[in-house]
Amino acid sequence: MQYKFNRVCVMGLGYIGLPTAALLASRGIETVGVDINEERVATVNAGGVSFHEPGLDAVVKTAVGSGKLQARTTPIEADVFLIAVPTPVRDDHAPDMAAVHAAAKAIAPVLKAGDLVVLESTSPVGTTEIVAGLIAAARTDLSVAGAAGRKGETEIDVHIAYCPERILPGRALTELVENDRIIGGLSRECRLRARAFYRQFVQGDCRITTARVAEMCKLTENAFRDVNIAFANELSILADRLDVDVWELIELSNLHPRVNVLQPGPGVGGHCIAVDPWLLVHSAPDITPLIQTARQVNDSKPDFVIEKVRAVAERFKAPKIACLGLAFKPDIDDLRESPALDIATELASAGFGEFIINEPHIKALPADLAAHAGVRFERDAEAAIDAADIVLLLVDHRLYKDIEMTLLEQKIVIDTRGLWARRRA
Ligand code: SAJ
Repeated sequence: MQYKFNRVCVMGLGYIGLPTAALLASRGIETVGVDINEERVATVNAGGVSFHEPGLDAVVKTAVGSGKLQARTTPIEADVFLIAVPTPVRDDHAPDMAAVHAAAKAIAPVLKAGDLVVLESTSPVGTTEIVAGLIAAARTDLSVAGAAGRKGETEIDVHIAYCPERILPGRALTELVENDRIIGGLSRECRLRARAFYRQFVQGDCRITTARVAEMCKLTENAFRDVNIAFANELSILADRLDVDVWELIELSNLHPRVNVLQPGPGVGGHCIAVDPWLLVHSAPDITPLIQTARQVNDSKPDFVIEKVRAVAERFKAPKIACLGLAFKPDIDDLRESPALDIATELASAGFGEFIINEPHIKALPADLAAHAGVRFERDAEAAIDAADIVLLLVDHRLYKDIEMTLLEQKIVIDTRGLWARRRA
């Protein structure tokens, strides 16, 4: 069957929603981006972007200029509704699904027979069914897939699917097109419609399955990575105690054809890998000890780094410490959920020395960090190193690889990413 998708409403104009909306519009599809944040809506309508993602500003500018992309604070009638709103976890690690529920309720009044609703937000298993239930409760005049009782496929008015985003921040526009997609529908017709929609702009494989498999698939991918990084982080602590170079250890272990140990670091950051495993745990805390332990191992790694710095700093009367990098991973400007930022803030608040902080991707230090006595922002990484007794490398930004090694010769170096250790080897 030939499906037609003339207008798409993207709920949420964040790191996933905005690149997706801009891409759809650039393919000539009339796209309406919806966000509750009025400032963000105004920025997009002015052709701008409020966060850094390579290439995105140009695509948004062209899409808005062509009239194919507009932003609003409320949804309007469309043929497809994509929900790409945040699903954070609360302090007790329980998922906060308020934004997804609010988006489902917001689109309900404008839905019509034949529409497709796709949830893209990372969600606990079973959420797509909950979304269907919320829409069905709000629109008793429509039969909604997954909530329509005994109705046959042909009698369904609103089709519902789950299709997780899997893009890597920093590569959003490329990965949106090239990555394979997992498309889980609440019925066969939902799957087919959703696949036809994604095939308009995805070059990767579009694999169809049930909504529950698709939901769990997304969580599995990030939990897999978290557990494997936890292994690397635990090895790094063990190797430190046993006086073994962990970078050399991993490099040599990975020569085995069936071994691929990931890289240790100062902790796991970002809003996905450090968060998503909790969505699995929350569904069944009694049978997920490995996933929980991995989270604890990764969450405790910053403390290990802090203790290392303290131990070294004690050798100086008034230590000068250069902190290189604050982002949660290399070559991006995103400081949210960053272990590097946590470590720098904790050390600076202890107030036992001078902190010269370099982060090439930001223009000024976050206010919380800048407020501590003895903290200063240094735009030039080599100048920061030059002024310090101790050099703490927290992020493996590309430009730190090119630092002149002789600059480090008289310094105590704590390289949490193995950037220079690997280079020396
Ligand atoms: N990290 C390590 N050691 C490693 C790899 C990563 O310490 O060997 C750390 C990074 O430094 C960073 C954190 O893990 O602090 C996460 O970084 P990442 O680059 O591995 O992943 P994210 O969070 O940017 O994006 C992930 C991706 N998921 C997977 O690779 C399975 C991406 O494809 C997802 O779309 C994204 O989560 C998401 O939105 O869920």
